[in-house]
Amino acid sequence: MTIVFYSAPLSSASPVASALAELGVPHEVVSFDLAKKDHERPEYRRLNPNAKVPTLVVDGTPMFEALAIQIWLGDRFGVARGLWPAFDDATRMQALAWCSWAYVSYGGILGRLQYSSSERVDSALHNEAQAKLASRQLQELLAILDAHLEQHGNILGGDFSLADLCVASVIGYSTWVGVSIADHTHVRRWLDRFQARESYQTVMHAAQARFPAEGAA
Ligand SMILES: N[C@@H](CCC(=O)N[C@@H](CS)C(=O)NCC(=O)O)C(=O)O
Repeated sequence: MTIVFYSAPLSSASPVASALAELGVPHEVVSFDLAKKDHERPEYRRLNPNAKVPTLVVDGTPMFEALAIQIWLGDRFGVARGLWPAFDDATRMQALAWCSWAYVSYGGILGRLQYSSSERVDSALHNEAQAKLASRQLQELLAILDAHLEQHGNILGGDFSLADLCVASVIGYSTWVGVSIADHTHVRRWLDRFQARESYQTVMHAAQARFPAEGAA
């Protein structure tokens, strides 16, 4: 099997890079500097019409969206390595639920927070009331995650899994853009454990070596 991973440092591709490292799956990396706009070229758009990273090309077949790629990697390689539940394992339902929760529910509100208050967004589009509402809603979701981790330790209970990687990547990114997890002790400890893993450290060190001025996502 030939796998080509189109990536960029400190981006939506980072969780996929961590998952590939965690799984030890051999692959080739094409790393874009997004500022140079190589990802907008027609040959890349043929693989990913959105002209965004990540894209994973498996034996010539392209796949986009970080969440979908992580689930596919879990199904294809994670089950055999004990890092993802098998198709007929009941915890797979929890894995899909929590990964979707992170990317769709939490990620959707995080996007609303960023569009209504981020320095990277035109201030004419800022909306203080919307930002406050989104911040409060994120804290409510973090409290739900905290209670789950207090009871189960990890997302699926038991040992670390790719579901932890998937959810922790989104929560970690949110802390990087300013969301506080100070009130959520179990989230904090669980995120610290994830960010201490070799897979995460390797990806972050590689990114910081390329863009030393940037922080960690
Ligand atoms: N929902 C997509 C988001 C992909 C995305 O927004 N990628 C950004 C990097 S974080 C990108 O490629 N931006 C390039 C651009 O918009 O020109 C996913 O999770 O794969």
